[in-house]
Amino acid sequence: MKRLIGKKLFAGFLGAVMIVASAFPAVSAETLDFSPAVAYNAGEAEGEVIYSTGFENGEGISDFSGRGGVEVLEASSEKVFSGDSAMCVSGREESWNGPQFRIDEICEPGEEYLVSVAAKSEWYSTLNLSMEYTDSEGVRHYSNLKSAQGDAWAEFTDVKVSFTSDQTNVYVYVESSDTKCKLYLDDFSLKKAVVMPIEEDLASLKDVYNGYFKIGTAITPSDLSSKSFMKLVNKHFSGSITVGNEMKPDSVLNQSASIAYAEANGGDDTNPQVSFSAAKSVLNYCSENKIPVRIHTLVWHSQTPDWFFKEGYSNDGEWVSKDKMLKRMENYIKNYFEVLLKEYPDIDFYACDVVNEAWTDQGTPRDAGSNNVRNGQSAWVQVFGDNSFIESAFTYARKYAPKGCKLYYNDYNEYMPQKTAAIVEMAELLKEKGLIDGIGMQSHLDVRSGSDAFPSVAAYKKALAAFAETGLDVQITELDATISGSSDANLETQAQYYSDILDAIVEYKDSISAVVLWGITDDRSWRADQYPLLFNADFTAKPAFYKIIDGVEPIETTDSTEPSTDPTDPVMKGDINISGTISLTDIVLLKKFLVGMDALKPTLLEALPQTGDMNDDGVINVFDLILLKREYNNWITPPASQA
Ligand code: 9MR
Repeated sequence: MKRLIGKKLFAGFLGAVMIVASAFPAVSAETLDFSPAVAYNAGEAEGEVIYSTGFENGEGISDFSGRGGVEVLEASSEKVFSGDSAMCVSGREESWNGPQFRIDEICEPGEEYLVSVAAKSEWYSTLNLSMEYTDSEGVRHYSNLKSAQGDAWAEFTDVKVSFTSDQTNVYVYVESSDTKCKLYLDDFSLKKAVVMPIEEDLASLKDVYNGYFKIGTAITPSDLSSKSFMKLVNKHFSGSITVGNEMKPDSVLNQSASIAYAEANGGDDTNPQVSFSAAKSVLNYCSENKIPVRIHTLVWHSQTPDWFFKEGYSNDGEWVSKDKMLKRMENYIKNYFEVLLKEYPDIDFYACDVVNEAWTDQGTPRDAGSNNVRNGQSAWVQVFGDNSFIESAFTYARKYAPKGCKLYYNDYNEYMPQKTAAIVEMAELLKEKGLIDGIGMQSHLDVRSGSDAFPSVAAYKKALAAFAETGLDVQITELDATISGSSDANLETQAQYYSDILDAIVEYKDSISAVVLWGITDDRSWRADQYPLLFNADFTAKPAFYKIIDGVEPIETTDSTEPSTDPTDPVMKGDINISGTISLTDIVLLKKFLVGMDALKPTLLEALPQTGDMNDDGVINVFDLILLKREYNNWITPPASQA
């Protein structure tokens, strides 16, 4: 029998035993101490096994529970992966019924773990290894980690799991698409992932392109737990962060709070309520590390729940009228920015994808209907009858977004000629009305063999030229480029393609303010099996990385925290660090100055009579601080007259 650990491991201290005991009330510490097949560890050292069982003689079964409360979990020799017995789960009544194992009481938040298990059901059913957690607002979230189909034992090996400190009741579990069939589990283990080194001596991508455009990436909460991954974020991509999924409508819109609001307000179902609890850990990271954030995305046909468009916010209600949807849209966008700025006042939300993917590749609006019923349909088109919702979305975004937040239309296949034309036409109309600041080119590219890449570099450049021509800003918002296998030849072709695309982007650098990669390491990409990114799963750089940093001419930049040396340049009152905006940093700096701390560089000190004397009375004191705070509030919230 394959056995991960034949005896129980305790890494030393009583605390660990108590944690284990409280996580598994059905098993006393004493029982555990003499269990021959269940292995626990305090999880101190990286790579060490924290828990393992082969279910021999039923050991470990009481550490699992049934998700539906109806399942029977017992030892069985009927079907085994190794040894003499496995855990058999019978009595399932729903597809989601199955065995679950709680991890947050034996694992640490912010760390990465690897779960392995062998699982089996029937040939006609799909097995899912999944994870559940409850967020800080009590909402339960589920995500599939790995799936397998077929009659053979599915071996889920070293599947990454992690959770953040605001997540509780974290379980890994196995479920099966068939409602009734039995499930078998064998050789379950949980170990701490080894922290791999990153290549510290590489040039930093964001530094190489400093002065050209910001370099950023998209991350999700689970990325935060990989120390190596986050080192790469910090070194190469900290010019801009997009939250990969958790700021999309389906994560932000809160159905129960929206219904509760309607019930408490005489049935007013035009004020959808929002919450950023799913994005919290990533936003806290951006706040602590002062990384500018791209908001992705307000209005989209995908990852948006149907209830948002339905009478009474009910999942299967009638579609609401256009008038009602306009009210919902305005309040949703208003609430989105209000709550976000209140909770994260010191994050620089510098860009926002107001509308995402509204045009088809043929340059027409999408079909009316629910994307959750048929992929590609738009509930916005269903309710509005056409794409007129785009202008409304930009109107409200302009009204409620903070001043420094630029507004973008974002799309994929943006180089398909009819789509390019439709986007340009729309952008010009919105620009005339002062509603839009830029166009986001997602740029999910496909290298193929190089000569038949989609798009060709020439086609990509044509789209870049058309968008730059509008005079609007352009951002590359989700760059990745797939290959069909990781042979050396493919990696070289990919490197050349990436380099050619970056050359095209550099050619239009005056119109481009940010280049954001849609991830960092291939294994965590949404197209992981096609190796589309710049780093390997082991955090080493791929040929494409080396190729795009090669030969980039450095651009002289001035430090934005330094005052301008040009005496004719006016400085703004309240802008203590002369960065061009008024932010919390200015308040902190002025406060420090007033309490006598040595917080200002000589150049900033010299400018203080212009930047800090808010009431022009010739002295800088607490009254100036009060006025600066007021100015800051005006800066982030438009005055009521504009709202
Ligand atoms: O990266 C996202 C992936 O985790 C989600 O499963 C997917 C679902 O729609 O969305 C991905 O992000 C998309 C982005 O929001 C819009 N452009 C296409 C991206 C890749 O699908």
